[in-house]
Amino acid sequence: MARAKIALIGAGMIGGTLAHIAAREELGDVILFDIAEGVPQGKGLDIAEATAVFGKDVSLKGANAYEDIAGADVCIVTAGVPRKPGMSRDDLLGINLKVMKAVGEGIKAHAPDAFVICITNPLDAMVWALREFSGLPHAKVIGMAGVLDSSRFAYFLAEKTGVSVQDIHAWTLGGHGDDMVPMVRHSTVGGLPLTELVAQGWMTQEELDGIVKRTRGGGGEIVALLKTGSAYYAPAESAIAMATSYLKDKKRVLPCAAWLDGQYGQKGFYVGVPVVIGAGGAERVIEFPMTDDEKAMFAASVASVQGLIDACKVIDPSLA
Ligand code: A3D
Repeated sequence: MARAKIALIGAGMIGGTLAHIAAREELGDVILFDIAEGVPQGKGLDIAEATAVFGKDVSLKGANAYEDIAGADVCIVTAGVPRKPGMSRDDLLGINLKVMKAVGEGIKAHAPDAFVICITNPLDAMVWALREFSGLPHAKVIGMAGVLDSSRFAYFLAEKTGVSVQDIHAWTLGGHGDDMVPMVRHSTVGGLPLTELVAQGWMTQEELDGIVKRTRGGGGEIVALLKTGSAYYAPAESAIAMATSYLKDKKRVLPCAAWLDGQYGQKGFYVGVPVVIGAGGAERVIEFPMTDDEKAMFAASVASVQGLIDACKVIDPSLA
């Protein structure tokens, strides 16, 4: 069977990291696409020259023309600009919306059968716009944010409890903004819900509230430290988990920005929810029962996402 073809649209910090992980995991042949000339070619060659060291048979090539993504099985989109200290993700909307138009049209023309994972911020609005511009089925276009936010949540919980990250299942739903919804009742450490951990004295309610707050601000914490851009190792790992579930039909349940068609009482846009990812793409949205408080937090997060989509429609009336 031919190797899978993975097109990375955007060969910056996340794109380069994605290429490295995809090669080391031998997930498939990699095309690094970017508007910057030389950068995707240089990163591709650099990683290709390492394949003999880590012993994986994949090819890596750089490209500046969309023709080179033809026939891609997976496209992972990071094209655009990241935030700098003092910026919110929403500040990126105007510039990255134009990038999504070019990328969506490129995918539509050259890789219409691909499973597309969007990472570009502001995520929930950009994945919506990318789907609109590409015209691909909703199940084949998805956004990466929840895997990252939940991984941050799990890491902070592991640090606090001293339990292996492998035995922690953390869930963060809603939009990828500071009003995201870490699901305290549904997240578990060794099978125990976080509410039960507090009752058993593993941590105080204040400590748990602090972890939730740090999770919500996790992206900003890295931006403030790096000063020149945003996180890239954990975002790349998160998208690779999603691509792997698709390519290997693993049917993992991962929190992703998925198209809602009535689930959670919402319709017609993308927001973070647990999704079964398999060969069919986003195969099924899993609905967590929510308390009134959780519903209110989810609704506030959804309202932020809808505000961004409305802003996209004003900037580009073809989306209205
Ligand atoms: P960066 O290292 O700047 O890479 C972006 C790349 O996109 C650069 O190499 C640009 O040349 C390229 N580019 C710009 N315009 C185009 C275009 N029209 N076509 C093709 N390529 C283009 O950024 P990064 O890799 O650190 O981040 C990429 C995006 O991911 C940003 O929007 C970040 O905000 C976002 N991000 C999202 C998350 C989520 O969890 C959703 C996390 C971290 C970063």
